[in-house]
Amino acid sequence: MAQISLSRRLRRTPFSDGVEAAGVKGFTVYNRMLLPTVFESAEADYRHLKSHVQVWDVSCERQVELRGPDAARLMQMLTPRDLRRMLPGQCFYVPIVDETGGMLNDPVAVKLSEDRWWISIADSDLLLWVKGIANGYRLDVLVDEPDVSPLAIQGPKADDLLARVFGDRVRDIRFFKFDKFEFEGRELAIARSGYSKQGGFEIYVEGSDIGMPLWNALFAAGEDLHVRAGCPNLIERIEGGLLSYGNDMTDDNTPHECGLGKFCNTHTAIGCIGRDALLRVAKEGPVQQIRPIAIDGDAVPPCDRPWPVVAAGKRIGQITSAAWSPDFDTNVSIGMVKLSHWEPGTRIEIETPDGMRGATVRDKFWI
Ligand code: THG
Repeated sequence: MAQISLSRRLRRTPFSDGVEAAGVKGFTVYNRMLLPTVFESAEADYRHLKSHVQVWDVSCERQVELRGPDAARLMQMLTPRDLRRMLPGQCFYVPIVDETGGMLNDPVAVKLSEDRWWISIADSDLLLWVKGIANGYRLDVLVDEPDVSPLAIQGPKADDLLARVFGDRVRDIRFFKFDKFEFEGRELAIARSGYSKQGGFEIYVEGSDIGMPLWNALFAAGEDLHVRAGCPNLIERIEGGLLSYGNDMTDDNTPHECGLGKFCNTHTAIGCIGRDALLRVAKEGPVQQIRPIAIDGDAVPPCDRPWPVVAAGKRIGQITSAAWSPDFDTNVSIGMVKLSHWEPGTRIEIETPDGMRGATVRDKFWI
């Protein structure tokens, strides 16, 4: 395979030196920033994530900061999730939609205070959309990308590792809440969240200069916990049904098609820019939806383009993420399937680069 050429446009992170020293073997590009994809192998990284604790450089989950009297109003304009009862110290997974109800991003919103929010974005240029809205509506709010880089601590021993560095109080953080902790004289927000189902935290590292000192402190504290550098794991995230924006959905999809209807309160989300469009499409209900799909046979190749899903010779959907799962002894995958074929148990066929495979629509993801 050819190499990616590095340059200033492809941003390094505060932890890149540590990632390289840990022997990273592959990167992808996410929000124009480096995101590690493999350290040992997808399978070895997966096994280690489920057994021990990993430190993930997810700096590429950039923050869009909203600051000022209109911050909360602007935040509600972006999402059909009702934010009125959200308190400072909470994180919400929020679909972001455009004026047609199409998904622009699926970030985690972090409410620091009434007039200060972070939007922890997936891979799309949300900053430009948000700046456009703020200026177009003449809102009293500053919108920018601060020097904040998330560092995720994931795996069953995440509590033990973080307690050693930040104290036992980290154990009291509830799911999708955050609290402030001190490191080298700086206050950092630490949330119980992360892009895996193995449990853990995300440290919002404010100030690139403390990136490597924090990285080194975590590795020094966790030697006997077998702490390793890791990264979002394709196999584990498919097993867990964690969606990847740009892969599993795009701006052509509504939140309902993505199975994110449970994070929408479109009737009460007054001010949401896509509200009218979503109310229209929600009346009919979606005609296609994301489903977990088990694909027969041995390990499928990497899914780097949508694989057509067919039944009785007709295209009825596409697979957008797929991997062999050692724990479930099948190929796990995420696909978008038409209403006529989305019932659990439905047998379908997948056009993979290796040829046709049988597959079964499931009712739930694996974990
Ligand atoms: N953490 C932070 N920022 C992020 C991600 C993250 N930005 C990019 C990307 N990931 C955004 N996408 C997701 C997708 C899923 C989840 C979070 C962000 C997630 N979902 C849980 C689930 O579906 O089980 C819980 C959702 C809930 O119950 O609220 O965690 O990972 N900072």
